[in-house]
Amino acid sequence: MSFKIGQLKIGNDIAVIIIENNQVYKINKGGPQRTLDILRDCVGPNALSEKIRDIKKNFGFSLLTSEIKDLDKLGIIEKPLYPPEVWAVGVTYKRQALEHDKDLEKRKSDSKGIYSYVYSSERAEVFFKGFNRTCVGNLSSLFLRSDSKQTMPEAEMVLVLGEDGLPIGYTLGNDLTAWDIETESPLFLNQAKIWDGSSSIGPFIIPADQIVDPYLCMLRCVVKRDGKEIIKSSGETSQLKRSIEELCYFLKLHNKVPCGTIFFTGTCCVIPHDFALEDNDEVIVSMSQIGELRNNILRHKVVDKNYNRR
Ligand code: DO4
Ligand code: MG
Repeated sequence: MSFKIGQLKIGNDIAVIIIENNQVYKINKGGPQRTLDILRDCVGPNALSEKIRDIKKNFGFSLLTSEIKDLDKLGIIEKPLYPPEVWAVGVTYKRQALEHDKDLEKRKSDSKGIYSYVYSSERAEVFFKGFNRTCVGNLSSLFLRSDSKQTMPEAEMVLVLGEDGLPIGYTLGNDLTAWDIETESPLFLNQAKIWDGSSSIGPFIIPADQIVDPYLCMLRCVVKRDGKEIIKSSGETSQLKRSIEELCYFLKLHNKVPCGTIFFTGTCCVIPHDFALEDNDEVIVSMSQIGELRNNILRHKVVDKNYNRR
């Protein structure tokens, strides 16, 4: 049995869905109602597949549709998981390190080369990317900051971590980055990476044992403006500099992240560094094993600089 899992909002209820080939099932009454409940206590690459098989045996599944393309007619496709925490690593692909340094050199000569430094250092660059609150799902809007003129998409393979902080599943993600804020000063990284609507995950989670080789995956990133493709980029996880275990080691070092934590692994899809997302663009991140993560882009409203002392 090869399948993916996700969440569907039907009316006011959330249902866990299981996608097998083209068919979509929901878990019968009495079974878990959130993917996070299923992930709890899972350890190891087979754990999620085994848990789903147990749930099928204990509660049974009912067919929702035999055409996955009709799924959005039955409800709203939610995030495949409401993540307690979202973390990320960066500069895990040489192309991205070189492209970032080239652009930084153009913008500011005094901090040149920091990305190549991180790429070859022993310590991985781990950064916080927010919570459930700041992360959206498939077909929801991602937001640009009102104080950024250049925000770029980052298409990434994303790990879903089990109880021991190692992957039990994979999904796709878009690590939106306010590149102008990041390059102004690396100390602004939090503001360049975290705000409401700064990341997306989905559309589904695939159990870890169903990805034959996570270092042999092809990711694609397309940006459409007025319906036309204006950016098309792709990259392979074979170019990932570090092992997944190494990335998880640096995340977990004196930092016990909860089960269900989402972990972005860095982008392998380089985007021209003079590109900026605009309102109403659409970004599509895809990988054949998982599907397509589609998000339209909106911009947060300007907030008055009303910070006089009270
Ligand atoms: O410091 C920059 C983070 C880089 C990043 O997010 C990536 O390489 O994907
Ligand atoms: Mg990234």
